[in-house]
Amino acid sequence: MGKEDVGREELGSLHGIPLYKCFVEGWPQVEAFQARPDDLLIATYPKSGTTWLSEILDMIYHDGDVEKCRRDAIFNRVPFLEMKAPEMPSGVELLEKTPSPRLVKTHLPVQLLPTSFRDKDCKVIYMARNPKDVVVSYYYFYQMAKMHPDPGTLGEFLETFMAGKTAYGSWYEHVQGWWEKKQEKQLLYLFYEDMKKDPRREVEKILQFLGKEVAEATLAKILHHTSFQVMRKNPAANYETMPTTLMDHSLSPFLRKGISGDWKNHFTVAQNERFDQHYQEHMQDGRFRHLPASALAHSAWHPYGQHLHP
Ligand code: PPS
Repeated sequence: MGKEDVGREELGSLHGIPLYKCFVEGWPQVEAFQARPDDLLIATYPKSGTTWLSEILDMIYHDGDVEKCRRDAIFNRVPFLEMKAPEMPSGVELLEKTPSPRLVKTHLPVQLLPTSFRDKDCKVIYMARNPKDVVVSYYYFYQMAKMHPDPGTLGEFLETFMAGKTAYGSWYEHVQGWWEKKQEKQLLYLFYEDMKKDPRREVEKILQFLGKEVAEATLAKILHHTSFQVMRKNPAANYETMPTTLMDHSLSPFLRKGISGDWKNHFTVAQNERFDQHYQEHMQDGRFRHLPASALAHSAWHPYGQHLHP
């Protein structure tokens, strides 16, 4: 193990989901977490646009006041529910100190969400992203964020991802589990690709979901401040204030490329064919039969199909 690998260890397991061992240790506090009715939950599979959505929501909550949104790093403004790391306050501890209305980040699969979010009927915004771009983004993140095991080559990492063995487990089960939650919860389901294509339209959807209205100038400010180019230079949004022992931006910046379709620069033809086949099998898999036809018909699911077969 090289010096740069200090801190890397294999993932543990939380109710069958692969997860960092320190998060598993902190689970009793997370499970017992007391949500408040005005909490807004931002839920995603990792690398699907969580930070982007978090910055947009903090801007909305502060009526487009850029200075207020620089008050602290994004991981303190929008605490990460299940986060636990040595010598840092846990997500639950941060949340307990956060005044309402709180924004809460989670990557938990829907079946592990603490029950009080359901009991309090909290609103949820979920964002999904093309899994091919998720896996590329995750591959770089595994390298720069040292709590992950060594990802190996991209080819090896693709196999780990397809087998549902990356942190937080199966992407398929995650996106579909949360989709099914739309039936019973106040849940807005968004797609990274839609946000890239038409951020104004997507932010308007968020505003409508929250029952908020903002002036045109405020909306323009929100869109500008949350663009990739502006966010990557913003120390309060780009994670550069995280200790380098946890995230080493010299290996790969947290805000890396911020585009749709970067997988085309990474996958070999054979890897792409293998991934396509696996995707088709899993989307037709019996476990996913409950996915409503409307999900597949949703305009934003098509990009996955299109991007899978460009
Ligand atoms: S995490 O660690 O799971 O919370 O990461 P997450 O924030 O979900 O995902 C990181 C990827 O989102 C990209 N990102 C953005 N794209 C476009 N516009 C904006 N403003 C933006 N902010 C973050 C970020 O660059 C990561 O994707 P990649 O493909 O690696 O660049």
